[in-house]
Amino acid sequence: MTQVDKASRKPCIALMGEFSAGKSTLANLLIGSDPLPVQVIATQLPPVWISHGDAPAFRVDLDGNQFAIDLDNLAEAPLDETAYIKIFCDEELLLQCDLLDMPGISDPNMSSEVWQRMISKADGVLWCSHATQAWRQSEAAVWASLPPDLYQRSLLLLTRIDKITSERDRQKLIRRVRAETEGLFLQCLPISLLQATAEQDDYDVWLKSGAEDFAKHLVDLLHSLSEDGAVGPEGQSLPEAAKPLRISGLVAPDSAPAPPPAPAPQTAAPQIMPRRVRLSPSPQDRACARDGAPGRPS
Ligand SMILES: Nc1nc2c(ncn2[C@@H]2O[C@H](COP(=O)(O)OP(=O)(O)O)[C@@H](O)[C@H]2O)c(=O)[nH]1
Ligand SMILES: [Mg+2]
Repeated sequence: MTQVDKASRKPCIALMGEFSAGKSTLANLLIGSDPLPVQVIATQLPPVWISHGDAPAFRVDLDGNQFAIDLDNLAEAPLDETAYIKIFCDEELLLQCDLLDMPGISDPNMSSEVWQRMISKADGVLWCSHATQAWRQSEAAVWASLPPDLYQRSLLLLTRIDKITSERDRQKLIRRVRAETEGLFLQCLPISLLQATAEQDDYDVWLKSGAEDFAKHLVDLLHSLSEDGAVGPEGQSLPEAAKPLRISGLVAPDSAPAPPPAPAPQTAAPQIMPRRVRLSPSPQDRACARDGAPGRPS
């Protein structure tokens, strides 16, 4: 798997980790809208495969049969009879890749088969690990059981980093997890999904949330997957299909960092600061409108 034989479709990025690690929050952040319920405690969802488009949602049973499903009531899908739910969103990121929001890896109420049977669809993984209890044995064991060719196609995200308030503790944690996962991921990155989602107006908070750094690495990952043979819409290679790659939900706030306080001579032309920090330079507009106000899931 995860080789060029998947060239007929966009790369599929699976979101994995323990229950409540932030997978659905991350999916919503990436897409830039909220198709996925977060913190569904009483009722668990099977894997949710998110693709670009506006077709109605359906579920696929273990024999490959499709059944219409109400997007507002995804939890009605019977877990033991559903391989996955397929939903469609008309959002920019999904022009570059599909997302696969997986159930928690060690949920006592759900057999691991539910996500194991979907792992072969993944070209790369964004693994979410609670910063406050990062990289538990259960996570390490599951990751070790997955195909090693995923390792260099995957990012480890230390989510809820906002819960660790001391900078010293953060650095200590990051050092420990990076040491324990060396060679197992492309990068290990701290991120506050909550702040990245809610603080869309403050560049400093955005930067501190880890969203900018993550966005850069994700763009790199999508580029490298496309070089490995996955293709974009209508058979174009991904870089051709969408230049530059942009992450719909991961858009830095308008407020650029303040210019250095250098006193300009009176005759100098006024300095023009970029209004917006881009993930990659582009003359195009970035009207990837977030459909809604900040402060989405909490
Ligand atoms: N403080 C904080 N809360 C988060 C963060 N990421 C997710 N959450 C919260 O954690 C809860 C579970 O998130 P969810 O995305 O449903 O987790 P999932 O089970 O992995 O899909 C929700 O209440 C989120 O708002 C984060 O980075 N910081
Ligand atoms: Mg979830």
